[in-house]
Amino acid sequence: PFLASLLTHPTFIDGTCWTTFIDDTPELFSLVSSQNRAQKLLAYLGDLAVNGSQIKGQIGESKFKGEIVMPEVHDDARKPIDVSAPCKEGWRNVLLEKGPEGFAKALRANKGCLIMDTTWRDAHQSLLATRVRTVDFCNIAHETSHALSNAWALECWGGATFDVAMRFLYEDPWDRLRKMRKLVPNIPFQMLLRGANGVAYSSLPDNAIYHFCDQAKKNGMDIFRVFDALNDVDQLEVGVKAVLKAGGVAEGTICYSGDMLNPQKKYNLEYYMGLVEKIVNMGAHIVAIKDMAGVLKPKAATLLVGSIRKKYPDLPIHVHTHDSAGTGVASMVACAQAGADGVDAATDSMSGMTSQPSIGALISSLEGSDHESGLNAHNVRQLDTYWAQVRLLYSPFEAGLTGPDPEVYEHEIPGGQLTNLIFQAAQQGLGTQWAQTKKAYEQANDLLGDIVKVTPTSKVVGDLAQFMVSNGLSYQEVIDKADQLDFPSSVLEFFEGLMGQPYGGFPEPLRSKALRNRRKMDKRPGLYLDKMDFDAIRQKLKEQYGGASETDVASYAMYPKVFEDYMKFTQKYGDLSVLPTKYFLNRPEIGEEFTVELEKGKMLILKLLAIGPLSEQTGQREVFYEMNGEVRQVTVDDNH
Ligand code: 3PY
Ligand code: ZN
Repeated sequence: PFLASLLTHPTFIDGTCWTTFIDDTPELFSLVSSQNRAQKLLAYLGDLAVNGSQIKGQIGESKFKGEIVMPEVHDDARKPIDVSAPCKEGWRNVLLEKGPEGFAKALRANKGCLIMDTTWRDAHQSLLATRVRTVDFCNIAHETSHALSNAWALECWGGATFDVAMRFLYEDPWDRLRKMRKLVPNIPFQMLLRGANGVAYSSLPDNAIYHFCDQAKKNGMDIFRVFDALNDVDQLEVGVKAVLKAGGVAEGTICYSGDMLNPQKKYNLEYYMGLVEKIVNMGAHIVAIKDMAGVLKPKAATLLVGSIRKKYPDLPIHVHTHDSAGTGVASMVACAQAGADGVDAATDSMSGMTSQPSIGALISSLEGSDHESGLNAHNVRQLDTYWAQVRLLYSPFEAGLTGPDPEVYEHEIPGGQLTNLIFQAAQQGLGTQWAQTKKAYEQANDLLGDIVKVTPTSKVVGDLAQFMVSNGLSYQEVIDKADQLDFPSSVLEFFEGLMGQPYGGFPEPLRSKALRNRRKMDKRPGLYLDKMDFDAIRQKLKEQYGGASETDVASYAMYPKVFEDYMKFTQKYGDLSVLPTKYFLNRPEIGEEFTVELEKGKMLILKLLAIGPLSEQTGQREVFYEMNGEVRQVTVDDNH
């Protein structure tokens, strides 16, 4: 069709000069590019038909394959609101008008306790292996902008979402951020930044963190929750300073670990208050308490939040928890009563257990008190009818948790990691080893010196635990044989000091025995690392891909190999973010017709017609699709 259009195009028939032809007739070239895109999409769909989804780690197909029914959002008289445009009211206006300091003051002056909705980040990270795709946020974005217009923020980016977007979903995380921002202009966006690790798993040079925060702010991020996995304030400070420089709202974070009320435990109130003081001195606008494992019991919450509130009457306090033990709502209510300005919750059908507590339960629990959330419970439930369907769509990534796990008070596995470990055990058929792994996790933590456990240090403990289980090693054997054991690389990186310095120091002689001749850093890694050469990265990407945006540069700086694999994938299959999740994860039935909007106004109507027999010689199959009425054929390697 391109050649036909070309040959019959009046300019071409005219014989006008070829070089101006390209500039003067962009419609033909956009036709080429959309045909090229359609061909790439067919390559993916062909592969899907033969080999199943490309999305790694998927077990089976979705439990829900119907059409998603969209909810209505209502006004006070329960009349439907027009959601063709986003809502204009919300806390982001305060931020845009008054800047970060004014925003922090306004949060403090607010009478109730606001709620941050974590559905777009932590909830799916903790329940569905972070696999929810951009399209599924965008589809509910306008409704969300109305129903949650009075929320503290939407947590929607950072943490594992950055890495997973490229690695497993073949999406550009920056593109996600920009799309969401356009659709939700009124609610502040919040992200999770792992201090000097950025959104990676170990420290990067300082200038990479500055560059990343600057890009995140420019592309729509507002509030940055900055933590360090060891509560190493030097590491934390790199992130906080980078956010301040970028003009973002800096939420300096203490990671809560152990049991503050138990005098036998390592981390006590004095320890946490010391951290808060340092965070305040860094210039953070807000302090956050991050209870990543869900071990902050209501009484400890009352004491910790109450103590911070008393010492710092003007400092906004924001609390994050996971509902692993089933105490999330009780703890968040205790925080609100003790003076927290905001707490975290997730949409009901994506809440509970390793996720955040239920937003509906929390709104109701605060109702009628001095700590009301200001959210409309009815509309928040309306949004949940959407998420209930989406959760089923992503059922191939469920870990199969069926109830709370109060054993978390002993093993202290963070919510996201708990589901991950169960999911991995299920994938490898190691279900029976799960109980052993949990015990080994506890022992591994003791071996490492009872460290704060959250990404990336939680991975160190998890890797050591799995290493102990698979090699049948006891606690004592790890100590005795440390100078001969081939420890997982994450454990060695931790011992080297690449994740910062643990409170109370590294365990000796284990560290020295495990490291042997490897280096030991006794200060923050950024002081040892060479600056990242951004000009060289720009040049490399330009040569390799013919151009690179500044956000591509930031992606490469954070994850060079993951970014390059993502680019290779998109060169082969194009931009798959246009494909509805149902057809990204599941092969269509023969004869099933579906539509893909390739770009605005360019619809493809597709139908899988047949999958041909396996060719013995090539190991390939022909797959036949009907595309806008024409039969198209793709040749696919059969990987079975
Ligand atoms: C992350 O770092 O991704 C986390 O969610 C830590 O809780
Ligand atoms: Zn969390």
